[in-house]
Amino acid sequence: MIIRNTLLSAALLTVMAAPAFAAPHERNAFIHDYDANHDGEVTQAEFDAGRTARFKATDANGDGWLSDAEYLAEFEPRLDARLAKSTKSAEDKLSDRQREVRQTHVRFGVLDKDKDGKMTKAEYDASGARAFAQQDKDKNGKISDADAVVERAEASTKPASN
Ligand SMILES: [Ca+2]
Ligand SMILES: [Ca+2]
Ligand SMILES: [Ca+2]
Repeated sequence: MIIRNTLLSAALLTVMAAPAFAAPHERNAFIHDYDANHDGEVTQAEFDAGRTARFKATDANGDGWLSDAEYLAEFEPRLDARLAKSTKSAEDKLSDRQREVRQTHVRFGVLDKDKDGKMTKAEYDASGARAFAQQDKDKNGKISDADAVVERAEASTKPASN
């Protein structure tokens, strides 16, 4: 049990630390996923519509909430597509996959605020709102390349963290 808790804490730390390291890639993925009219910006309305559609698609059995299994099933094809493009060795890919699957379970546990094993739309939206706010560096209510410019300016005034 102690070992398991240590592993979970380590995985949790990785999840919490991830956005700071993965930001540029994450913004591109964000724009790719939610920019419905392809003008290079994600507005709040596009984001809300995209999240609602993704929640519905993830809720495979249509009971109005996401189980851990549904949440993982939505993520796995994207993970496998990404790994398929990677030039890493099969062994590294396998360990990456295991780590990301583990992190997805941990993330589910974190987002399931009341710990009832069900991720409601409200819990899902809370996480989406945090992600949007985190990406919207210039606070204009849209995600675009302008946010990347602000982020690079911020990064250059700070000592390198990695
Ligand atoms: Ca469900
Ligand atoms: Ca819940
Ligand atoms: Ca912005």
